[in-house]
Amino acid sequence: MTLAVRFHDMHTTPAKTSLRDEILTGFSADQKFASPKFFYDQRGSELFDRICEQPEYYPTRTEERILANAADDIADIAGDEATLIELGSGASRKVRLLLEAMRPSSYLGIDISRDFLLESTRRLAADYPWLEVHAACADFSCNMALPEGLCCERPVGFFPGSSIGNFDPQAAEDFLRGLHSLLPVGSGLLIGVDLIKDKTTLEAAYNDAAGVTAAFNLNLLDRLREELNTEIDPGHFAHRAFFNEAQSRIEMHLVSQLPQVVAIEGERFHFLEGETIHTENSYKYTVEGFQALADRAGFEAISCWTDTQGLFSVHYLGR
Ligand code: AVI
Repeated sequence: MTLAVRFHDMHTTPAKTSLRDEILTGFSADQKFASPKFFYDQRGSELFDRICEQPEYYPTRTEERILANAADDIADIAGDEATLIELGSGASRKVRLLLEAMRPSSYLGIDISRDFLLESTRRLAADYPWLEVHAACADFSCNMALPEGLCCERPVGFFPGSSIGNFDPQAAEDFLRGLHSLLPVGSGLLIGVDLIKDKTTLEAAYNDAAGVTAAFNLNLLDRLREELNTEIDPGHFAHRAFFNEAQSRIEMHLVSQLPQVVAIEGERFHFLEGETIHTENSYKYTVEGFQALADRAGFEAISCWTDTQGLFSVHYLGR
């Protein structure tokens, strides 16, 4: 299918993160850790899509419901002729809930995965022939500029999914400050943020009965076996996810089921039985707590929508 997607080469080649170096550093720490960005190989991305469909994983469907209900209000705030800029656009699924109401003059999808980006923006262009569709392959978490030639009179950033929750609060504030300097005065930022709630609901969301989140977590070890010189055995580890109330975050770990020594790229790592690799944090906020963080980064809280149960929030911030 050849459709008019304007592709922008950002010249900011996504930072090549070395799996090897980062894993060796993380496994050498007192509390062993691995960055959650390493979850997302092909299989990890597929597993994440399946997590979003699990009955216990409320964030995706709740955010979609909020966006669908608030689309007209969001359109009113954004105004006519907006340029919608989706950060980490992936399958560009949630933005579809906004397009008819907002009728932006253009859409820019930014994603690190070039092929995925091209495929999903082409589909978007086919389904919304009136929309000018742009695609930029870039790591938006690094400092980047908006592509030249993009009409950016009324940009509205879109960062759904509570991906902001995977940064620790200081990094989240720094990231928002970076967006604040990227976006011109008068812009908006529409951002999805998961809310603090009872421990049972939170822990169920990261321990689904079908075991998809467990498979997602353990897939990290399969990835290490495929891409590094190691015979680490995923069968010797188990998934654990729990809510750390003091830090207001879900923590995911891989728990060693026995004392073992694992060699990776010639380095040996000792595990006690029960010792863990910390693989992800997913911070949860109150509406006010997130607004305060956004304020420290320079944004003004303009509006916020939640579902009736107060599970999830979508914020419209002004620059
Ligand atoms: C991508 N991110 C917002 C998800 C979350 O809920 O923190 C990743 C995830 N990890 C386990 N389940 C979902």
